[in-house]
Amino acid sequence: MTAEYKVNGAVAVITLNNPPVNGLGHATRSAIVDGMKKALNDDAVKAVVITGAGKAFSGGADIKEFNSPKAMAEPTLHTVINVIENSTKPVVAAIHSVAMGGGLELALGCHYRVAAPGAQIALPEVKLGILPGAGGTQRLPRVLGLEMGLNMIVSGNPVPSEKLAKTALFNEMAEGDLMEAALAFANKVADVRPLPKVRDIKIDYPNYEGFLQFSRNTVKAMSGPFPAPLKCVEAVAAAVTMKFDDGIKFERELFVDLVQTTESKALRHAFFGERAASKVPDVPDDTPTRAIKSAAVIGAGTMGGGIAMNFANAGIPVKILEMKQEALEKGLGVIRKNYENTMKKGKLTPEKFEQRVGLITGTLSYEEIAQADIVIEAVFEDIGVKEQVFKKLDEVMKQGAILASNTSTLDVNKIAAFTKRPQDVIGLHFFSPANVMKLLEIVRGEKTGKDVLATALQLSKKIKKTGVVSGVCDGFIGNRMIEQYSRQAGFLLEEGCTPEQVDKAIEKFGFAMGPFRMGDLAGNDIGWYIRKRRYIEKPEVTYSKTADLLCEMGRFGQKTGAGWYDYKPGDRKAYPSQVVNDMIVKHSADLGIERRKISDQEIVERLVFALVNEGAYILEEGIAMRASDIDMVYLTGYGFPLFRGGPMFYADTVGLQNVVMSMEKYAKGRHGDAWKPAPLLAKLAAEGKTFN
Ligand code: 3H9
Repeated sequence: MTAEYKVNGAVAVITLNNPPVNGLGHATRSAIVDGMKKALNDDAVKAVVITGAGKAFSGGADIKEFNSPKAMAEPTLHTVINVIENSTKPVVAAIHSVAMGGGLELALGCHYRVAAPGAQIALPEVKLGILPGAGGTQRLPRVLGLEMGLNMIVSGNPVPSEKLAKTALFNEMAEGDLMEAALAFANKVADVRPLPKVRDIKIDYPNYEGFLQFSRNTVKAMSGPFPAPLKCVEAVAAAVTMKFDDGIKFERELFVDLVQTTESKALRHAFFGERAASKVPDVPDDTPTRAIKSAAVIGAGTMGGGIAMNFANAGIPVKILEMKQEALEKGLGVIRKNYENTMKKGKLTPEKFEQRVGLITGTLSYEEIAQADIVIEAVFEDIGVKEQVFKKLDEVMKQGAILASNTSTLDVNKIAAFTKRPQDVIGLHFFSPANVMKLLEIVRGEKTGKDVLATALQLSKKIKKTGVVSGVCDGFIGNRMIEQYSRQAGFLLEEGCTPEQVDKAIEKFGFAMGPFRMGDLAGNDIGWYIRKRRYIEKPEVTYSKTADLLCEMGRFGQKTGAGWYDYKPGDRKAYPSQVVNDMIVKHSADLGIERRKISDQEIVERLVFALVNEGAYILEEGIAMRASDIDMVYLTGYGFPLFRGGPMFYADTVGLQNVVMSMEKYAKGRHGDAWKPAPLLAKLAAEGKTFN
């Protein structure tokens, strides 16, 4: 059932019932119209209340239907709202929990609205790359005023209902039981005629042209590659400048255009990708979890400190263990400074500052962390060092504690085998800066307990991360793919590019930072260390030696004041380096390579398709459960442009056949072996299919 119809005295109650959030899919829309017909045909019914069952009034149009004919099938949301607005009997929306998007638009079509406090009210369509397409841009500014209406539509951010209590959006705030209040209200207005309609409200804003122009300028400057925010402004402008019906028509046209854009498809993909990532087929939602009431982190370096902050931010006490008092004090000092900076920016109150700093303590003794529910090791990336730490943890930690490693490349199964409790061991790979970056790669070892995995997924939500599960392999999902990207970046230098040219091309594509600026930020010595291991373990894999030559020059990046670029003291700006460019040109000459001019298109394709091909292997091997998981890793941890939806989604939009064709072209060049399409990619391309 998608909506229930009941009569309560003289009031018909239509209750949307389409879990999880009463999305207004076709069946629900039909059920609302059926309910309205029944109510209008029943002489005993004098008024109607519309509400939602469960945890929402309504979360809006059913986004899953967007690409199907059902989205346009009658009754559309427009039809539903017209039926309600034109009803000869008063219709009251009883709003609680969530009224978003089409859900709020439906409520705006009602003659009256009664709300419970604490409900989240929003027109969040812009976050999906679209705009409210069922009258929201025309009606919300009529009840909230031009400025507030526009702000809510352009930002998409939810506002608690009580903050809107004094606006024309709500006729009444329910103090006690919402349904009781809504029924009483409906009885009270049962005989009121004519019925008030939001469409009839006039927007009174004397200098609206000046305000709209200001909004256009501001929004244009802030919306980057996304077209929706500016279209939102245009639609709201129509609410002031056009007659209501023309405004609705204009809004509809903009909506239809935006739904088709790749940017919107990418945002919808990310919306569902984020939710899908937390689902593991053999770990159902009701899998028992372990309580995490306290945590410990081994290592007070940048990573350890950042990880600890996540726990403190979530209200979980955390102890950091270090070997030496000096290192411990330094680490705790950095954390304090970080919080102080946040407080100075006004993003943390002094009370919260004290509370968070107070939740993080330090120790030099393993015995003092023994009772923690979870311990995360963030020590040097060396299997010998990890062995020592995990053997010690196995010795001291209480039974049932989760033993996690923040390793970014090492074998979690091997690490688990250092203990007598491999079921309690898991990889929790945070990304630097760990208190900021959204991604948490959750590495499931062969023997990781299902309850441990379920707990890690739950924990990722608690600490506001996007948790993505990865199987065990060298580098897991993210770093295994980035290695192929970095290899191509290195080859491009040998063949004719400068670091600046590569960075600029990929940043123009939309990456937050190109590979060389990124290397300078993260520290080029980290990759050097990993490559040295690879030269022994996988001698068959070829790398450009430019990065090694750079490290031999001591140019580890920003931390040494020089890397791929030059830096000035106290300035993070990257300046192209003559010394480095000379080194690169000499290296090409030493290899006998005639340097050539390389187009931005080739740079982008080689970097991105290298990711895609490795992603296809990862998917095929089951290291990632789904293509969208890979996309979430790249969107939340590697600065892949959101408007392109992640590497796998991007490849889908390019067309896998086109991807393979480009790869065949590059296979004829140097290191052509890197361009052999992964079997899954080749198969999907041949079948005309996509990853997602
Ligand atoms: C719109 O309305 C267009 C109109 O203007 C014009 C039309 C012509 N559709 O987030 P959660 C699913 S556009 C389909 O984990 P929470 C979600 O996928 C829409 N499914 O829960 C997940 O499914 P699963 C404008 C939806 O409690 C489950 O619900 N509306 C929709 O943390 C739970 O989601 C929005 O953009 C939907 N509209 O948060 C609202 N919404 O369990 C987007 C949710 O299978 N939604 N699902 O993975 C949200 O912001 C949050 O989901 C909400 C609940 C706050 C509602």
